[in-house]
Amino acid sequence: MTERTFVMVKPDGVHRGLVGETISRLEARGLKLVAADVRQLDEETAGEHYAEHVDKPFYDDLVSFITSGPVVPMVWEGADATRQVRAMIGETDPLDAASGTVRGDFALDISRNVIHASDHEDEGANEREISIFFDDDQLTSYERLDETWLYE
Ligand code: 3AN
Repeated sequence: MTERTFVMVKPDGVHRGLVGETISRLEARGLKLVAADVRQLDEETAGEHYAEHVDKPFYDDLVSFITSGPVVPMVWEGADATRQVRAMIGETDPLDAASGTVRGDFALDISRNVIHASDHEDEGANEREISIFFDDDQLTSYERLDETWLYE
């Protein structure tokens, strides 16, 4: 099913110059970039994004880290985009992330794991997260030239 998913390069990924690599991987896979931005998050947006973790011991560090530098929030579209991207970013803890995934290739520490992507096991997380970061009119609609070669 064609769907949109939310992806964000975190401050460590931006500072380490991994934005291009991340976008490249998703583009080459065939996913379509429909929104992207560079911004510094305020505490309110960070709190909304990480609301499910509010009671966790690492919550304060999480918010302070994600607001500490620029992030690159994006929306990607494609068949089963949420699952496809989760498979490409790897497990939350880089120690468990397979080589070939973004976290398995570029991260060592669970709190500096380069990238966020909506979790397909959390129903509706993709739409919910997209709406925190983008308005509907910021989501672009177009066809990739290679779409007939990507889908049967
Ligand atoms: P994911 O980003 O893979 O969906 P979540 O939603 O469980 O993982 O966690 C959100 C973020 O919180 C992670 N990307 C990571 O930066 C941080 N985090 C998760 N678990 C821990 C932990 N045990 N210790 C420190 N940070 C954590």
